[in-house]
Amino acid sequence: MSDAVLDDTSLPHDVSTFDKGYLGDGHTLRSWLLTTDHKRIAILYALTLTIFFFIGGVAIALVRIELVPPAQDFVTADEYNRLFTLHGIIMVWFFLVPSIPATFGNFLLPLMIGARDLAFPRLNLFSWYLTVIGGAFTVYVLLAGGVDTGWTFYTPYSSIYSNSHVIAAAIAVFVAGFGTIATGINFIVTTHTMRAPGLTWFRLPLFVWAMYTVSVVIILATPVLAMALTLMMAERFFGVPIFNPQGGGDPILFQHLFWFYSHPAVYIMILPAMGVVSEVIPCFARRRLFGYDFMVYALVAISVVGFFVWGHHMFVSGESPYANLVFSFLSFVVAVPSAIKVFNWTATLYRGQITYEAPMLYAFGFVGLFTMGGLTGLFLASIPIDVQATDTYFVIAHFHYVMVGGTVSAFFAALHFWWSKITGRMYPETWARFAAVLMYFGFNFTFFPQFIMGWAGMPRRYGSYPPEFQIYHVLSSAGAVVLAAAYLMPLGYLTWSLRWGRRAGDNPWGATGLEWQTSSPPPTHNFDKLPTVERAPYDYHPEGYVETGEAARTIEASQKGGEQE
Ligand code: CU1
Repeated sequence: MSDAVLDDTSLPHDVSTFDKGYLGDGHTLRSWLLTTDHKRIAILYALTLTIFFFIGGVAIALVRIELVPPAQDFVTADEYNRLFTLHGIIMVWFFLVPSIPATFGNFLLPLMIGARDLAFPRLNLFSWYLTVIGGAFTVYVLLAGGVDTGWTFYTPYSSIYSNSHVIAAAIAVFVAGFGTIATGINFIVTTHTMRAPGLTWFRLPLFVWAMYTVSVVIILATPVLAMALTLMMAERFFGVPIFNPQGGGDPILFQHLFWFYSHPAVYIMILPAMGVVSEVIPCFARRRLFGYDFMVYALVAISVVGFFVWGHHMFVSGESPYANLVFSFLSFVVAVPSAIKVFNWTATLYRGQITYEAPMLYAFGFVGLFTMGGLTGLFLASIPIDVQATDTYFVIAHFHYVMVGGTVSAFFAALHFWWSKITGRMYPETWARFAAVLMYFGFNFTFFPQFIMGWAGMPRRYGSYPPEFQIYHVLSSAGAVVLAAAYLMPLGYLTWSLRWGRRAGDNPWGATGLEWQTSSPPPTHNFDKLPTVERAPYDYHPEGYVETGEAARTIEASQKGGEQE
């Protein structure tokens, strides 16, 4: 039997002395590398992804240095292509896609549903190894001289003409993709089969819903990416004419396959972020999440409609005007559930007792930046504007607002919100608030000028440019320095807090989720006594609130039940 389904009888009598937490003493490197504990695997993922985040960051730092003067003089054009490609591949597949699910999802999903582990703990460890093997291929590509196709691997350049390390890079993405699929399967089975008694689907925290919907998107979309890359490699390696028009192939076919994955991939990156923000905002506003049911339906709607908009990446690829119209219309439609979410987060704040701790500041940053990203997405969904803005910095700014302003802000919100649960220590609040504000300003400083220069016609992927764009590039590069400082700060103070941070109680925020009902850090088996759930999620109330009616009776009954045991 798998070690996930430990029941209470398999635990020693005095569990409190038996286990000082999953971080406990006497654990060797070997025990970490062979662990099946979802919490430790989450930590392994976090360390791995942090390394890749900084490699991807160094690559783009070199790009931003090159772009300070208009002339191309810091790296060669060829090196420039390899740098932005490396940045894209690493940030998309080795940071953003796994970021929140593989770390916080892994750590929190079992805790939030009152389970002892994921359904398949060994598969979970295997997923991490796949990510590491994929990462190793990426590092090989980096050391061997890089790849220059852009993160999109467009054919026939990738399959015929490029003389860089396309195959190794594609294998890296391919292998890491299977790690993600395995995680998705694990999350789906866990959510279906291992919820605590009383934890019905509509009592699940939004973060669990986000993990569930994102898993469905992952297992439906990622195989299509694997297929597209396999076909591309078949043409490159064996000369099978699939995409090369000279052999009778169709280069646009690759774009269809690629974006059939890569548009939903945007939601693979943003749905988990939405889940995080839905946990943080009610907690720091002391208010029940506004419109819970609509928040759930919106997640489901985004995941479904997200599969039917991929053609908006191909308005200028020679797609038929009718197809363009349909894709344009559906792209407007998919914005509706996102707008519902933004509205409901805002409505949750109404008459709340808002406090501005770091997780809340990051969540606010998310809502503001994601809204900017979403609204400029509507610009790009409209065909005449997209024709003007295709392959310009406008597009770059748009998707960085969604993925960096959105997903990365939410990643930091999660990091601060659950830091005490993961480590048992509190981070230093003043530093964290400063970093959150700095990140917000650094981000806008970096990317807002890119909207302006993109609209004025600055194309993406060029190392040299006409001098009239220099002011925007200098602003953007200066902003990137601020942003980099804001990313490095948490690395410093969080590491500091591991040793010197104040010890946090089990529930420093007074939050309602099940993960706060166990110790910080949680014991290996998560809960000394498996919880049961009797109430709706986000049961937050402002100070001085007195419970009446049925809810009060339920609490009374559950407290009596607790005393008897
Ligand atoms: Cu898209």
